[in-house]
Amino acid sequence: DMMMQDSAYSMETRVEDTTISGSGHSSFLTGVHRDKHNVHGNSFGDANYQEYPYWFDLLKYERPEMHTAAYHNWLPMADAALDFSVCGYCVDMYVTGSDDSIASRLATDLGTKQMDAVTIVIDAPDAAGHGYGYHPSIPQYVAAMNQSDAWLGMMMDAIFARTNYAEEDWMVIISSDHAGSGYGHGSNIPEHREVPLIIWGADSPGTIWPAPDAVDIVPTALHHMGVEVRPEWGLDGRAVGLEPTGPPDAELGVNLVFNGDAELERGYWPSGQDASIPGWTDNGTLTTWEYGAPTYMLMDDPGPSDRGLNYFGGGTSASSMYQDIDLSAIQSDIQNGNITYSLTAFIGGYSTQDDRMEVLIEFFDSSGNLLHSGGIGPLYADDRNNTTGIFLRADIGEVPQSTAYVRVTLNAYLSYGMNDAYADDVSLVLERGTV
Ligand SMILES: [Ca+2]
Ligand SMILES: [Ca+2]
Ligand SMILES: [Ca+2]
Ligand SMILES: [Zn+2]
Repeated sequence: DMMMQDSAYSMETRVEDTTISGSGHSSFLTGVHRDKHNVHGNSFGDANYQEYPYWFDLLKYERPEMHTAAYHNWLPMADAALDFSVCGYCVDMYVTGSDDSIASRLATDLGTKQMDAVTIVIDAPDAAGHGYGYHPSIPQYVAAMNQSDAWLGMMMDAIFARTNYAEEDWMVIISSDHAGSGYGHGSNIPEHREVPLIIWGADSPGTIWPAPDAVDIVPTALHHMGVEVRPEWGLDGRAVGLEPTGPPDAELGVNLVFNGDAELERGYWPSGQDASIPGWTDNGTLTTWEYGAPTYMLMDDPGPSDRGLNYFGGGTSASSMYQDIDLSAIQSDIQNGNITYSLTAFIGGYSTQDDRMEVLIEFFDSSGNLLHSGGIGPLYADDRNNTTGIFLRADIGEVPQSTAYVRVTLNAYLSYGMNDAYADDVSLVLERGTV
């Protein structure tokens, strides 16, 4: 609680869809998703840490004088990523042992050593979750959390007590590789996939919006160390906590859908890998795919001319996602009446398959009562003459005068194999005038 006051944070930080330690640690310590670091579980034989190294390697590339130290309880990932063959001299000190011993050792080292960049990985909450259950009603789980909090307090006290603390500028980033439910984790579900991220010492305290991703941790740390991220490193995240963030105020005449073009983060080559899509409540396999993969959508298939690099695809199963758009900034315009909405999107699918996309719109008052609903699609194979591609569809109507917020939902229905329900350029514009 002491730390939250001075932190940028999100309790809905998105982690890798595998929600397993090898993948998760790799993503938050290298700053790239699993198709790049190539760790899809807890085996490291094919890890691509050569190309996407432990973040110390990037730091040392720019600032070789920096002292780096890693304290790990869970060793498989660290052993592989800190090995000399891939990391060279990237780590000055690599300490292993129990949670208690590495936390104590770090507290001691913070009092006596040059310390520029430090990583510590604690296992207690995960072990308690597996043993007794991941839930705040489980005393052993709560005890493991409190113990971790005590270790953190001990390390923070050691930072505050440093001789040069007044001249130093510490940032402390706290997160997790995955969450859990029951006695485990490993599913692509929000209960496993959404974790806290707390950045103490960030430029701008407060909620981080849209929800950040585990791959944002490395760029955030590097930014704090004064290191500019090089494009050739291929990092997937961005530095967060630098400025106040929140949903933009609604306006008439502009597209109100956030990240409706699937371009905010990079897309994946179609596979089982699932993006957690920023700005949307994405609880399933709907994902961002990159144009150009054979047997999916190509750059020259029918679709928008300003299609960018990515589109939304259904993923591996039937799925949906939505976003709620707050209209309070234009409340008086809406109350005066004569406001028209225009919902548009390119939707479609693959060849003769009936995987199909639907975009729904629902208007609610401030008590959550549904006032009006509309939408476009779903678009069946017949509706697009069995052509692979996406096609512009629109729903235009009147905005009810007591509308407080509007929900836009993408429903991706699966018919065959991978879910080839596609969409791009989802847009909602409110304007003065009648239909
Ligand atoms: Ca796009
Ligand atoms: Ca998803
Ligand atoms: Ca399909
Ligand atoms: Zn675990």
